This record gives sequence, structure tokens and C-alpha cells, in this order.
Amino acid sequence: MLPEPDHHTVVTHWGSYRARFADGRVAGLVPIEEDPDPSPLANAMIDALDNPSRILRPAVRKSFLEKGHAAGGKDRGAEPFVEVSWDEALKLAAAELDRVRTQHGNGAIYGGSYGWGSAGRFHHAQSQIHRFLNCIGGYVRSVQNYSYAAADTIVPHVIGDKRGLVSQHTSWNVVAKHSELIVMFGGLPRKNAQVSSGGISRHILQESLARAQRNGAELVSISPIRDDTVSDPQPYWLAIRPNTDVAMMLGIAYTLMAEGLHDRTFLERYTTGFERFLAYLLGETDGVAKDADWAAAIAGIPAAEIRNLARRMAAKRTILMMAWSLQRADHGEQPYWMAITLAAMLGQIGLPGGGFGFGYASVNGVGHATPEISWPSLPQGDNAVSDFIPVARIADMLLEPGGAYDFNGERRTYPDIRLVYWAGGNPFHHHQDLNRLRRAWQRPQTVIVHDSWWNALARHADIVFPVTTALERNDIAASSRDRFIAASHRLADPAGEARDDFSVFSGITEHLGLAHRFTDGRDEESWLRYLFTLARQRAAAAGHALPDFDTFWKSGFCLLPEPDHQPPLLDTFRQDPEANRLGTPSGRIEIFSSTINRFGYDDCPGHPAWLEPFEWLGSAQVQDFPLHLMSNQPVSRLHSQYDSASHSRSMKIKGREVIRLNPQDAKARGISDRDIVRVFNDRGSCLAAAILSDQIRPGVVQLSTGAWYDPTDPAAEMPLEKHGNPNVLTCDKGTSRLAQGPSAQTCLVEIEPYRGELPPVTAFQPPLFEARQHNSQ
Ligand SMILES: Nc1nc2c(c(=O)[nH]1)N[C@H]1C(S)=C(S)[C@@H](COP(=O)(O)OP(=O)(O)OC[C@H]3O[C@@H](n4cnc5c(=O)[nH]c(N)nc54)[C@H](O)[C@@H]3O)O[C@H]1N2
Ligand SMILES: Nc1nc2c(c(=O)[nH]1)N[C@H]1C(S)=C(S)[C@@H](COP(=O)(O)OP(=O)(O)OC[C@H]3O[C@@H](n4cnc5c(=O)[nH]c(N)nc54)[C@H](O)[C@@H]3O)O[C@H]1N2
Ligand SMILES: [Mo]
Repeated sequence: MLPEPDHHTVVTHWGSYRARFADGRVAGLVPIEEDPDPSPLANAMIDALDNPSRILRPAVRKSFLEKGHAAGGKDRGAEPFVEVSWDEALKLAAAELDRVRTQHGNGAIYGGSYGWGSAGRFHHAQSQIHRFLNCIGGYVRSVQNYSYAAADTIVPHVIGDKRGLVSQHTSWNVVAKHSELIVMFGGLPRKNAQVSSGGISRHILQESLARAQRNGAELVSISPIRDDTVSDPQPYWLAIRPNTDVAMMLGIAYTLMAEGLHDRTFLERYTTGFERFLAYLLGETDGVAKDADWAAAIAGIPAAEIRNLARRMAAKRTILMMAWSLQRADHGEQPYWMAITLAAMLGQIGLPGGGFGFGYASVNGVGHATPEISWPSLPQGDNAVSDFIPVARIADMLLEPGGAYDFNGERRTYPDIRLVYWAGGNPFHHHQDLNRLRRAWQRPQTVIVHDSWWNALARHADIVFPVTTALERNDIAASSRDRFIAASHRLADPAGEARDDFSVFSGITEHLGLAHRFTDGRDEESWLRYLFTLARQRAAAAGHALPDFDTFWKSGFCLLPEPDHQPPLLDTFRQDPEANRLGTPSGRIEIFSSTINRFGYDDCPGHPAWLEPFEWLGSAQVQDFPLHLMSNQPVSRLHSQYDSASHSRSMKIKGREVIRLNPQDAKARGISDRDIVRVFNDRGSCLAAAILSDQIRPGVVQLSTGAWYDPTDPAAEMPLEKHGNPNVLTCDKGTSRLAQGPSAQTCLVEIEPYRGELPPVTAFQPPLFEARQHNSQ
């Protein structure tokens, strides 16, 4: 038995909280006192527990229940559901999985199942589904993520591994103490640093920025959106055109060269291939000198500003920070490669407060000095299927089975998928060009989904299992980007008949005679005790004593100290580049990569380069679609999670998501503040509520992600989306043949006032249910 907690604690992606109860029910989540800048997102979890969009019982798409996979996928998303018993749903899912693996092999099951799910080491949906699918013979997986796929692929080619992207960033403590100039490509959005996958102890962005400014650091924000960085005094704002940062950085690099401000010694000792890049920079290879005037014309920033910034960068201890958003765009590999190249020219890599780092505010925890403990998670087992896809190529895969594509030097073929199984993510949130995804989604024979709410993913499934939320189960949380381990206590009974993912998978494996293999004979409590034992051993090995499980469980939260030693990124490489060679072929920073050059990709040549995106403010498409859409992360929720709760809904206007645009662009279109507008391009259209704001560069509009997809007619080919989901507008194209990452931030649109009758938002209502027909089995 688990001991009764002294304080009920819950850990979420947006922070750690103590529960407040009233009348025997959880009534509030109070941030832990250690957190200096807590996020308000948590309370949404309480009112979403039992709101009308909650999935209460297992359900099956009507014609799928009647005809099985012979029903075909055409009407997926447009049909009523029939609620069924747990036993029937589990049996049906088991039979479908068994049919597909027997007839087509496990390579016909896609379990990429990308998404954030909830915090917690045991009830971690991704670990659960992967363990389950491995148990039944394997599945086609996905590699990379939507957050930083292009970076994930390019950065190791340049510096040998993912340091400065996923780990070993120069800590905020060191930045605050030593950096004199902080140049922020994509700003440092406080809204984004609300969250971190796996949980948070302290939100550190605001206090870190304040400390840096108190120490005299100058802040420069290069972003189409001014209020991306909240600080006092405000940063100097350079309102760049979206997707043109490489051109601007080339203009800076050219200035450094022209004025002899680059660090020759550093380039010679620590890098390879600078001459090849230099020939391009100076225009020897293509006849175009990439000077500040050239850059200014592309990036929309005055040449004098570019030159001035180059000089300040060279004169001061400068760190280049770059948001993940910059690489979620066509040719997203290039800004990352170019940022490292520029940092190398400045010669401060490996020095305290100098160099580069990616994602400092993309999530909380980047730059948090943390102990090195590899926290345990649910073991996933081995996958007997070796096939995979780059995660954002899902629609391509479903639309073109057998189709060939390039990926990081390989020529690969898409598998022929018959069954898609999803738990802990929402492709109808995260994928680009949802009209295309809907076409692709008709192709598989069977779609099985676990979720807690009737969002668009659940509506587009054949078999839907209702699962518990983090408040309805016990778990342990810890994160490699933080320095805590905590209990996450069950605070409420499951809504309706919801069960946790573990129980669903246990139930299906039972029908397949594999239950013991999946559960290992453990229930929730024994898994938690087992995982904590591992955590305690690993913490001890790193010099940290954790209490015994029962003491831990009662008190709820352990905060570990920051390590004393906080070396700057790549400091040992700087000290001795021979003894500490990088993992690149040359052992050095590769400004020119022979490996990539050998791939022969026109969309990712051998050195960083300005490559025009498929659409941008300088392209011909502006004649029809003159505005660049930034679909950045939402302030009021995590992706699509908790959009149906009051916090997110309170920020909508007439039920629609807000699109921000510059007053100048609004005036030219006869749009006033709070007007409902139609946003459109060739790929789709949606409604949104206009807010006029001088925080947005003219020519740019901002519609954050996460409004639940809500088509006016779910059976139509290209329905008007009536709620404000930007992914009906974005383009589903890989960043390049190298990384094949998502390119959501490359998107042009037009906007007009919406004069028609306003259709009601229906995304938060459950779908239609029908009673079972007598002739079905
Ligand atoms: N246009 C555009 N699109 C983008 C982006 C962008 O910048 N612009 N950003 C991209 C990025 S970086 C990301 S990471 C993705 C995010 O995309 P996702 O991570 O897919 O989005 P979420 O809304 O977090 O989806 C999580 C789903 O899991 C469910 N869930 C939560 N807990 C559990 C659980 O315990 N079990 C189960 N079975 N389900 C659970 C939630 O209800 C929700 O439906 O979006 C991407 N999409
Ligand atoms: N509240 C909240 N926080 C979140 C999330 C959430 O859903 N809600 N999602 C989390 C996830 S999964 C991730 S991956 C991170 C993502 O973190 P990021 O990718 O860093 O975040 P975004 O909000 O997409 O973009 C940040 C800012 O970059 C700027 N930007 C966009 N394109 C360009 C460009 O071409 N050039 C320049 N210079 N600037 C540009 C925009 O002004 C934008 O507001 O956020 C995380 N944080
Ligand atoms: Mo992400």
C-alpha cells in the first residue's frame, strides 16, 4: 500500500504544485514555494477533469463497429460513434492488431505516436505504447521531434553531437555573470519557458534575465515579434523578416571579415573549411558578396544596424542564443549551422558567457545547472522492426507507401502502413497542412487512439480508449533538464470509465496471451517502487542521497542542489582541441562538411548558405498571400492540451483564437480590433479574431497553435476551419533532404474581414453517439 501523503503534490510539464482540497474534492493547485515564477496553466487541469469534452467510455466508429476494417477510412472523422464495454473494445483492438501483424507483418503497424502526453516516468504514454508494441512484435517508429528536427540532424554534423542543443548549455548562472551582449534570435519568450517536458522545479528564465541585466548585459532581440522577450529594460528590437536570419548573419559575418574583426586564430585551431565558406561569403563562388547591404535587402533590417551589431559582437563577450523556432522552417538547418559559424568567427566558443546556445527560452530548463543523473523510465524493450520515418513525414508515408525519399545521406522507402496506434500526442494539433493529413488519414485500415478528451485525433479514430489524466493516477516525476524528483499523487477518481494507458495495454496483451510480458507482473505501485529504487541508486552514484520510498512518497518533493562546477559549452575542446576532439570527421567544428557535401543535396550544400524558403516575404507568392504567418507556441495552454478548459477559452474572442497583426496591415484590409477574420491561402482557411498590435512587424501575423481543429463540414475536402487552427494553412514539406523536419514557420497567408454568419465553435462538444444497431455483432 502507498502511504498517505503529508502534502498532495502534482508534477506537470508546467510546474510542480501542492493540491488544495474543498469538500473532499481537489479545488486548487498551489505552486511549490521554491518556484519564483510559477505558471497559471495548472488550474486548467481541474476544470477539464469533467468538462463535456471528456471521453467517458470506450467508443468505436459506427461503421467500423458494423463492418470492421472493411468500412474503409473515407468517413473517419465525419461519423458518429457507438459506446461499447471495456471488454468489447479491448477484444476488438486485440483482434485488429493480431489480424494486421498476421496478414501484413508488424512492419504495417505505425506506432510513432509523437507527442508530449503528460509528465511522469511511469504513466508516460510514449514509453507505454512503445513497450506494448514491442511486446507484440514491433512497429514502425519515428525519429526526431517536431521541436528541433532540423537542428537534431545538422548540429551533430557540425560539432559532432548535440551539445548546446539538448544538453551542456552554458548555464544561465555563467551567462548572467559573464555575458556582455546577449543576441537573441527569436527572442526569449517567457510564455514558452512556462513548460518543460517531464516537469519543472523552478521557472528560471525571468530571474536569470534580470540577473544578466543587473550585471550590465545588453540584450538584442532579433524577431518579427517584439514582446517575445519580457525584460526591464526592454531589449533592443530588430524586427527581422521571418526566415531571413541566415542572410542577416551572413551580413554580420561579412562585416567582421571586411573590418578584420574575425578571430583568425580560433578559426585555424578549432574549425575546418572556413575558406570554402569564405569564398561563398565574399561572392567568389556565385558573384554575390553577402555584405550588410545585401543582407539588409533580404532581412528588412537597415545595413547600418547590421554593421553596428557586428562591431558590438566582436567588441564584447557575446553569446548567440537561437530559439528552436528558427529551424522549424524551410531550410531550417541553415540558421543553426550559420549561428555556429558566426560564433566561431567571433572566437568566443568555450569561454564563459561567449559562444552559442540553442533554445534558452524554448522550454524552461535549458541553461539550468543540473546534476548528471540519468533518471529511470519504464523500460521499452526491443523493437523487432527496424523501419522508421522522420517524424514529420507521416502524411507522406501514408499517402505514398513504397515511395522513396532522402534522409541524412540515406535513400529510404516508406512502409505500407495498415494500422496506426496513437497514445500521448495529437497529430491533428501538431502536423502541418491538416487538409492533407485528413486525406492521408483515410488510408490506414485501422486507427486506435487513447486520449482523455474528444479532440480531433479521437474523432478521427476507429477505436477510442478513454484514459486518465495526470491528476487521476500516481506517478514519479523527474527531468534531465531539472534537478528534482517528486511524487505526483492521485488527486481525483477517474472520470467516467477512464483507465490509465498501462491498464489499456495490459488488457489488450491479456487478450493476446502476452500480459505477463507487458506488465512484468507489476502493478502501478510496484512499478513506482521499482523505478524509485533505480532512481535512488543512480542519484547515490552521483553523490545525492534520496530518502526511502515511503518517506519520499509522504513528503512529495526533493530538490537537489545545483552542481558547483558549471563549465561553459565546449570548454574542454577549447582548452585542448587535440585531447578533446569533437565527434565530427575532422574532430573540429565543421564550417564546411565534406560528409554533407558528398550527399549532393541542392537544399543543403556543404556549408551554411542563404537558400530562399519555398515562400517568404521576398517571394512571388506575396502577390496573392502577402502576410507571413508565425504559428508560434500558445501562451494559454500546452499545444492543444487544455484548450477546452476555461483558462485557454477566456483568451478567445467570440470563441475564436486570436490572430495578432500590425495596425498598418489591418487598416489596409478594413480590419478593426476584435473583428472576426478569415485567414487563407491555397492550402486552407480558418476563422480567427483580430487583435491589432504594434508588437508585430508589418507584413507578419501571429496565430498561435493549439485551437482544437474544428471544420465547418468534416466530410468536405477543404472545409473552412472555424476556430483558428493555423495548421490548416501551414505547408507539409520537409526542411530539406538532409533533415526532413517540419517547416511550419514558412507560411504565407492573406486575411480578410469575415462578413458571413458566424458558425458556432463545436470542437469542445463530444461527437454524435448512436445506439448500437441490432444487426451488429
Ligand atoms: N504550426 C505549427 N505546428 C506545430 C508547431 C509550431 O511551432 N507551429 N510546433 C510543433 C511542436 S514543437 C510540437 S512539440 C508539437 C506538439 O504536438 P503534441 O505533443 O502532439 O501536442 P499536444 O497537444 O501536447 O498533444 C498531446 C496529446 O496527448 C494527450 N495526453 C496527455 N496525457 C496523456 C496520457 O497520459 N495518455 C494519453 N494516451 N494521452 C495523453 C492530450 O490530451 C493531447 O491530446 O506541435 C508541433 N506543431
Ligand atoms: N506556453 C507554452 N510554452 C511552450 C509550448 C506550448 O505549447 N505552450 N510548447 C513547447 C514546445 S513543444 C516547444 S518545442 C517550444 C518551442 O519553442 P520555440 O520554437 O522557440 O517557440 P515559438 O513560440 O515557436 O517561437 C518563438 C519565437 O520565435 C520567433 N521566430 C519565429 N520565426 C522566426 C524567424 O524566422 N526568425 C526570427 N528571428 N525569429 C523567429 C517568433 O517571434 C516566435 O514568437 O516551446 C515550448 N513552450
Ligand atoms: Mo516541441
